[in-house]
Amino acid sequence: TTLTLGMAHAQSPELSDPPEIDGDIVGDHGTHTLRMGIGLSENSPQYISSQYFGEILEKRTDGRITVNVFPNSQLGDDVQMMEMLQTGTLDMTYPSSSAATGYVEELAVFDLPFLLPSREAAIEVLQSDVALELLEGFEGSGLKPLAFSENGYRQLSNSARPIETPEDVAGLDVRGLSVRTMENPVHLDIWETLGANPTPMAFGELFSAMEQGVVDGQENPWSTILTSNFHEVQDYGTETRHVYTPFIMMLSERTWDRMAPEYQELVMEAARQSAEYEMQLSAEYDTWSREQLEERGMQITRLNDEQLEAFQEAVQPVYEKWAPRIGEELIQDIQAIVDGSSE
Ligand code: TK8
Repeated sequence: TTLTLGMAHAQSPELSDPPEIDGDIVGDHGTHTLRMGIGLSENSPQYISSQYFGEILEKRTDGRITVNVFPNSQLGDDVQMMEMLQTGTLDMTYPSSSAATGYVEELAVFDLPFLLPSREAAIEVLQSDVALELLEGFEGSGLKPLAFSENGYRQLSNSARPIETPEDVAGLDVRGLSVRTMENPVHLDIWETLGANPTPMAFGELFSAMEQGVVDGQENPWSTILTSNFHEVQDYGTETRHVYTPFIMMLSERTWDRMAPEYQELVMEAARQSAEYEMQLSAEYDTWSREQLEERGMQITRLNDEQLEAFQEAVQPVYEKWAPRIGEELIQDIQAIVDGSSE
């Protein structure tokens, strides 16, 4: 793809600056160099906000706490990096909630298709007591969750054909679309129910799998598709918004236990501030990224109400199967927040 020089570097929209870092310098309780591994690239809201997290800690401890962020899944994928936190070989990571259902099965509630109808409703849910209780599920796992933030609304991309209906996914006269999914049973179920051939795979292996045609497609927010350069190997996009995935910023319990209470308090506060900033950046990136992808040649289908309803109807069986396992009450609690936020 021949990109004009300007566009090649236009990897981010006009972004809001982070809030001023104010507050007193915290007392001297020794030094910590926190190593943090994340999956996305240097252009992503996840990386930019993680750098801001480090700046807050460095400033508020007069340089005694610093954070080194390693992007692009270079230290491993979400599941591997959480295991590294448990053994203490890594201090922090920032997985999708979908990757953590092995630790807290109820997190799979966020993988239920079309659960969260808007970003406003999603943020209400993520900042609710219901979400806090889900994070308590990590107790005893060696993982200390700090904050939820936004991976975002997932969109389908593929290199085989334009997708406008569930039938296009199933490929009635050709084979079903082969789609990479996260290593999460509900996502596998969604794409099986749509008639696709889903393949669970670590995010770090995805680009080369698409480049080699091992899979036709994948599903992620527009900003991830753009900042991971998936448009170089994907010709078609469909604005399905089928799942809203949160990120969970987390710290190794071993690192947490080595910190003085005043540092622990500061880390929680800095995580909350950087998660809020990440959600703002993610919102600013979303539409802009879709437009950039179209400018770079991706043919993007925007679903009309009727086409969207066809997808929502087609994946209804996923609720029937998973609601009892995830917990009907938890789903109702979240839907009550969603309904309340739309008032
Ligand atoms: C990045 C992953 C990624 C997720 C996926 O660490 O695996 O597709 O959406 O963003 O968490």
